[in-house]
Amino acid sequence: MKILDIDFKIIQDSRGKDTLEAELRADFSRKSVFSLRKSALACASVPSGKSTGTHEAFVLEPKKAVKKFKEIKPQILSREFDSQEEFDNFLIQLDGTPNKSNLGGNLILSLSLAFARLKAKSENLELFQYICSILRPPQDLNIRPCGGLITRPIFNVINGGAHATNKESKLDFQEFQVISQVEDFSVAFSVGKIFYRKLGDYLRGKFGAENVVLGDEAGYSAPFKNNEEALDCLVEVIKKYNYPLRIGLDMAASQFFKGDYYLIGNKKYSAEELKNYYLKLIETYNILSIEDPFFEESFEDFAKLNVDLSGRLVIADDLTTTNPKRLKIAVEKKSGNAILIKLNQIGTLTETLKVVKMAYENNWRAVVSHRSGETLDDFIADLAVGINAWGIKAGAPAKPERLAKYKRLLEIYSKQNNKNKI
Ligand code: 2PG
Ligand code: MG
Repeated sequence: MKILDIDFKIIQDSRGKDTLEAELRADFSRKSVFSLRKSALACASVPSGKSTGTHEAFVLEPKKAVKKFKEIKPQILSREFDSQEEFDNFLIQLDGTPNKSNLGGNLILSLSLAFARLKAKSENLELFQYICSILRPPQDLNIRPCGGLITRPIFNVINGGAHATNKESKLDFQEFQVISQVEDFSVAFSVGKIFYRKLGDYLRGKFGAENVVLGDEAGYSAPFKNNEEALDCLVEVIKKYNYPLRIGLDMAASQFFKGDYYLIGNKKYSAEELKNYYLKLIETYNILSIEDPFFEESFEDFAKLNVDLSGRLVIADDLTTTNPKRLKIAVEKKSGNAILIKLNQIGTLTETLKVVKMAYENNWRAVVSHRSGETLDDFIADLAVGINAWGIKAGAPAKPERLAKYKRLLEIYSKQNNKNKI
């Protein structure tokens, strides 16, 4: 594929911070008797995290990134790229650093994702089909990529930790999620949406409307006095209406790790004490998944929790940062059974899909995730379906940047359902 032009815009993310949007135009002309000149456009923008892992790809300040881009633009335009891998590898090589600190992971990712959209168009494929065609997952796994069960929506309905916006909130854990247990995506989404509204009513009744605001990922932020209080609220509303929902947590524990202990409320915990505390919570609240329960270098402590959890997920996020080298260590040490997949942690679609492949080959699940600072780009919806992820974290069903992802998922699944009916 020949790229004819590339343009960059600086746009604002959901926190009002500058971020990049790339626009690529490509030549789709076919050399045939009727050779029509056809060109197509595709855009992609990049999100940003707040509780970021140390090993994530480097984020270059957007204005500097645009300047840098001008230096490399002629080199991209002077070539043709036959595949995603060729394009992404070319950018990786132009950057020449291990963490993309020269061109910026954000600059590289926006180009990689816009390229994917264009290439999918050129092959007459939906984006998720294109992603699936690259992944070509092994067939004999009990995880069935590209055509298995639906990707479960994971709604982050109470925002704590670094994502809380209510100053009185005492929640150490970052995300209190509900995970749908139904098999039809539109039903799963409706359940999440109704639950979110009921929970809002419940919290406004409990704390007073003026004390309940929305956090970074559109979940509620309120003056909860501790983590258990938030969990109790979730259980209360789930039980009251008998919703088919289970609870998930993202501790983002690096945020409350203080060097040689973990601080929860005013209490200090060793890793062993913290593990026992988690086991109690898992049992009491029948928790289905638990993400980043320990500091981002604690492969062994993750492993100690990841035993006898019968069907529950221990998800690695800051621990693995969508990075093959980190995942390799985590697999060897049995630090989890699922990896969080964030495109901007590694910086290209090709590398992301290699990590997913490695996860599947080792019988790990994959959960695709947004970032706390998001744009309206819905790429992760196609990514989740394309790799047949176990779940997708796209926030609460509110605020345009979160709803954009759910809207695209609804569209994809309704197309698939209609196809199945024919
Ligand atoms: C996480 C993410 C997304 P952030 O920790 O999983 O929910 O948060 O984007 O702030 O790193
Ligand atoms: Mg996380």
